[in-house]
Amino acid sequence: MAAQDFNFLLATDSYKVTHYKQYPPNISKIYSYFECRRKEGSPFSEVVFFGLQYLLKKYLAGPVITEEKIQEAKVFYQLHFKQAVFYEDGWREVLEKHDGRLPIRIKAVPEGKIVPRGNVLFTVENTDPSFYWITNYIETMLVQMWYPITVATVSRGFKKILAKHLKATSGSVEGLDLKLHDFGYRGVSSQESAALGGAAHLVNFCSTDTVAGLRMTQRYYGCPMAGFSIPAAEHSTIISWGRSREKEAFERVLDQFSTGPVSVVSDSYDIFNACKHIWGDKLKERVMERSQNSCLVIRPDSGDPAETLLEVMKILEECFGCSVNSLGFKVLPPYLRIIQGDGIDLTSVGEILTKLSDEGWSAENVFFGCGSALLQKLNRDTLSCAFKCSYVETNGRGMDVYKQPVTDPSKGSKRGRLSLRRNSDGSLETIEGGAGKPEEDLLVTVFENGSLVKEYSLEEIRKNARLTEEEANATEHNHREALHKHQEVLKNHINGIH
Ligand code: AOY
Repeated sequence: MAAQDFNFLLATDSYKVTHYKQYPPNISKIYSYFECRRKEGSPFSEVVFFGLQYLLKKYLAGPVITEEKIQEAKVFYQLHFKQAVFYEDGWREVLEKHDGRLPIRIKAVPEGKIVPRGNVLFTVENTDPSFYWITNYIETMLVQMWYPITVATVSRGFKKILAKHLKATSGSVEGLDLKLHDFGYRGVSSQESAALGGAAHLVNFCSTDTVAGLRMTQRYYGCPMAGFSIPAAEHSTIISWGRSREKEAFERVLDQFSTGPVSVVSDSYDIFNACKHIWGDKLKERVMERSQNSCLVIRPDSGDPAETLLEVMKILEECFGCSVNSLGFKVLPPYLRIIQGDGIDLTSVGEILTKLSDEGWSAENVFFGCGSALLQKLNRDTLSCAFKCSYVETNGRGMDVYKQPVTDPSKGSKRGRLSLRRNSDGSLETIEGGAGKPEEDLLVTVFENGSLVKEYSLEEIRKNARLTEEEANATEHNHREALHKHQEVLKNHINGIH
């Protein structure tokens, strides 16, 4: 139910307050929809639908209109517009006729579903003809769905790349859902963004430091603990020992967290020196006594990610040795792993993993951390999110409506009532003009007249968003490419052993 101190009437763009006066006379229905418009050349051809349940529960469900809120909005908009444009009588009718609950229906694609760009994701319409003017009043709030949808989509993009490299260099995708750790809490603009973005990442992964996202999945998606972390150092816990005592700082972390994995940021002064002379020499025995379940995760945090990682791997191989997996790629001893959390985005992660496999290293060796490329370096245009009216009823007659700007064909909108259909070839298609068969419609009524009428658990959402067999398996091409490039390295390695 909507928060007590939140005034729904004040959560819209100013101009929307004036729109009830502008629609044609005798209009009785406004029907609008949300989509991520198709865009040539975008790295994202499909999107992960996520986050509506939070918005509905937090801001739209229950009696969102009260006499006090009407009074507050009336005073506010009088001062803001310097005239009485706020629809006081209309909103009071919502209060009297519907107990302050919104006479609105929202139908949406199930959360976690993967939908190609250019398809309807949800529709909004008034359920009482007197309240046609409410449908687009809530656009402002609903279009903020762009954020969780975009984060979930970017996060799943990472997952596809990681799956491909993991499969190609280890033969399986084991451990995939821990491969990308969310480092983004500090890099987002607000607690609410951290909660929504953090939760959206958890649709695809189980690895996070963004506690706000975990709180959201508990409260709004029925998941007791959606993600995990491990004890880890930060620069303050290392440099507080002074420059001459980095070894003591490292040793302290090993002592304090003797069981379970632990991560130690090791670039405070010289990552290569730290790997070669501290981890690989002075603390070598201490590292080697750890097990697979208590591994040391070394974290470089500066320099060119690929170059630094390759050099770190080379040093660690010299100090600790490594084994070769069933596909012939090198794997550090089970007590030793790396996490790279600096300079990671959708472009760099693939480049880094390609360079590693070119040098014979399995993706098993590394975890990644990602902050702003995951939660902040994106906007409503990343997936071209838009909300448009497509159908109206006036004088009891329905009419399909649309925009089609001569100056930009890509900004055209869909027409009529919409449904989403799965075709026999498996593809998804939006049927316009009310022509879709209701029994085939994948859109589900999630909100009606102030009530949430369908809930999804994070568990279901994760199932919906799982990678397909195709996405989870490296193609033959990828496989061969990685193996081929690696043959030289493998030969050298074997020659080195003999
Ligand atoms: N966390 C794995 C656990 C988390 C972090 C959070 C910004 C972790 C670091 C690590 O190993 O090193 C926010 C930067 C790092």
